[in-house]
Amino acid sequence: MLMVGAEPATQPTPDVGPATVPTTSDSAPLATKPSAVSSEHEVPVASSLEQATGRFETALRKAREQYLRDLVELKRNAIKAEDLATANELNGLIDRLGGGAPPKIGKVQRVLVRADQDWQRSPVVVRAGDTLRLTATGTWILNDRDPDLTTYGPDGLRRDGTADFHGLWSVLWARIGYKVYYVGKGTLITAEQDGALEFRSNDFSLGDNRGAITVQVTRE
Ligand SMILES: [Ca+2]
Repeated sequence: MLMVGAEPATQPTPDVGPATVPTTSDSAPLATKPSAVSSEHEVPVASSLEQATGRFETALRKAREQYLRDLVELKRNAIKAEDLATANELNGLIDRLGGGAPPKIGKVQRVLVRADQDWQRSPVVVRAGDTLRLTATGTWILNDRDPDLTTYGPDGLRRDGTADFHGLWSVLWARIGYKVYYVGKGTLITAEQDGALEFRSNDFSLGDNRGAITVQVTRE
């Protein structure tokens, strides 16, 4: 008789269902059953330090990735709501998640510059000699009593290319330390000092301003 493939007789396994209260006191002592480990964790306890560490690192990496996705989404919402303070705070957290490594060449950051605020510190911090490419888009309003007349781009021009004296106030400036740079619609700057990159409009009457300009900052 051919015996290939014949299974050894398996023991009929008792059906250990989901923690039922035994109604009868059988001869089998329940407390010593090895299968009654933990019902919350499907994964059995690690059998080596290496395995435990590997699992821990994987869980940590996944949590960090999720946290980063959450932060990026929250930042997107803050930018949409023109909430620069929150957007910058989130930017800082996102940067810190990077492990405090020095900023990489080619790194791109977006900063929202409000029309109604004085110098606004961005999360971009540079060292003297660093080169940044700044590109500004959008329009802001320099007097919300007359938005039609005073909606301007960061270059001091209206969308149609015209301007009156309000154009003087709409120009976008950047600052690092004591040094101020004209930005307009975009420029390439090399930092003369260490410090945070700041922005503001050229307007001195800020209370009646509205809107924000978006600046994309790229490390060259
Ligand atoms: Ca104004």
